[in-house]
Amino acid sequence: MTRTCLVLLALLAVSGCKKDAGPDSSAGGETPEADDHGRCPKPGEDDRALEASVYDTDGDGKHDVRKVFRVYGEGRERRLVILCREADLNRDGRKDVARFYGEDGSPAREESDRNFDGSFDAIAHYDGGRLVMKELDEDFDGRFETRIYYEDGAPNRIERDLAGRDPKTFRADRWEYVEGGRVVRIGTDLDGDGKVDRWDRDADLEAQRRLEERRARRPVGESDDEDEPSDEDAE
Ligand SMILES: [Ca+2]
Ligand SMILES: [Ca+2]
Ligand SMILES: [Ca+2]
Ligand SMILES: [Ca+2]
Repeated sequence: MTRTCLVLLALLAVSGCKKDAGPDSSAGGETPEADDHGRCPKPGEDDRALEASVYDTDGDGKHDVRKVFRVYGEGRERRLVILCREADLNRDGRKDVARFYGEDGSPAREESDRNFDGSFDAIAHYDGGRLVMKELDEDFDGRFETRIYYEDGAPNRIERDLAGRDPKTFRADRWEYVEGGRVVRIGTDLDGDGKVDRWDRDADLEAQRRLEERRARRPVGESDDEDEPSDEDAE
């Protein structure tokens, strides 16, 4: 075999490799998502053990929901556990809500853009799949000034940073205590030392609650306490 032949073979091999490694314009699937405000990790780019799927939930031909899964095992042992789900709620092509899941597949955190201006303004925190706290930027200025704490799915305390003395850190200066969906007690820190200087109470509700507690404790058939002023006194 001549030297020329060897060179030709080498050139052919190189050109073959080049073709294989070249850009593949036919690669389909997901549409480009560079500016879709997605928050979920990107498979391959962020983590190779991830897999994504997209959904068109309203049938308009555009993806509005994207889910990212973590892949465990191989072959028949292979299984997917959801890691993140993001959705475009107002169909403007940008994702407005992203929910992140823990290793057990239960929700851990959810970030939402409630006014669709491109910035997240609500963050929900979960513990064992249960909602425990929500951070809110209520006036959409980029500062989260409200925290709502939940117990058994219902708000039981609201903390607010009204003065915003520290632009980077949340420092509560108002505490609102909720019972039965109503704020019954409000503590306000006026001088910024972290301690309550003024308490405001819902007097009507406190009186009503005391009355109900007393009635619940009392043996059946006993009359009302005479120290409790009420409508019944008019009889
Ligand atoms: Ca759609
Ligand atoms: Ca949107
Ligand atoms: Ca927003
Ligand atoms: Ca704000």
